Amino acid sequence: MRSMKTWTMIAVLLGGLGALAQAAPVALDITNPGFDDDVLAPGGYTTGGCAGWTQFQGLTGCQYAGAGLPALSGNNVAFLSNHQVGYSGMYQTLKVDGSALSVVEGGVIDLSLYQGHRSDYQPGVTQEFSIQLWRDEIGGSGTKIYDTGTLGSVADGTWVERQISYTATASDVGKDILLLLWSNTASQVCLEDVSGTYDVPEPATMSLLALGGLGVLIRRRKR
Ligand SMILES: [Ca+2]
Repeated sequence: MRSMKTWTMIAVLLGGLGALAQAAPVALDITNPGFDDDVLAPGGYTTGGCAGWTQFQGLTGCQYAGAGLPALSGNNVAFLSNHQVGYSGMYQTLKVDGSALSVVEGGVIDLSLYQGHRSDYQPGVTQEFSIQLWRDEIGGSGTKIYDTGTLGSVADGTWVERQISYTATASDVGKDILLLLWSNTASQVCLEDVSGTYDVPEPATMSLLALGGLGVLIRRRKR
């Protein structure tokens, strides 16, 4: 009987180890991920960012999508565009369940979004879009911790998925992490459907504790 009980406990411990090794990523809580929170009429648009997204520089907003680039979700898409200064961006703080994401060293942030190009506005123009992560704040005393660099232009009338993956460092712990969508030209860049996950690394300490418990059980069984 004791042997059966011991083996059952070992199986439970091993199962626990497996669960730790396969800890599921949690979904990032992106505010207004499809840029549809602003209710717009056909042809309508916002300026100065859009709901949940703060304009950093230039001219940004949401627009009611037209036939030149149909929306992937709802009626709206976001745009980055500025004819005056030639760059623009908007951002939000990454969150989980409504609270600012709190990373640990080794935690992995994965993000996906769609970059689009209208066929009915500035067709064929060169886009210089990049995805950036900042720590603390955008600009000012903030630190840029990730930058895709310039991503290529998207063909007229199409969407292309862009993905990034960032592993948090010790310096990121306890700091807000902000996602900045940035255009480095006056050319319009359209954006849709931002999503992401945060994956906590396997808690090595817990695994060692579990292994220690396993060792104790095996020693007991050998007596
Ligand atoms: Ca949308």
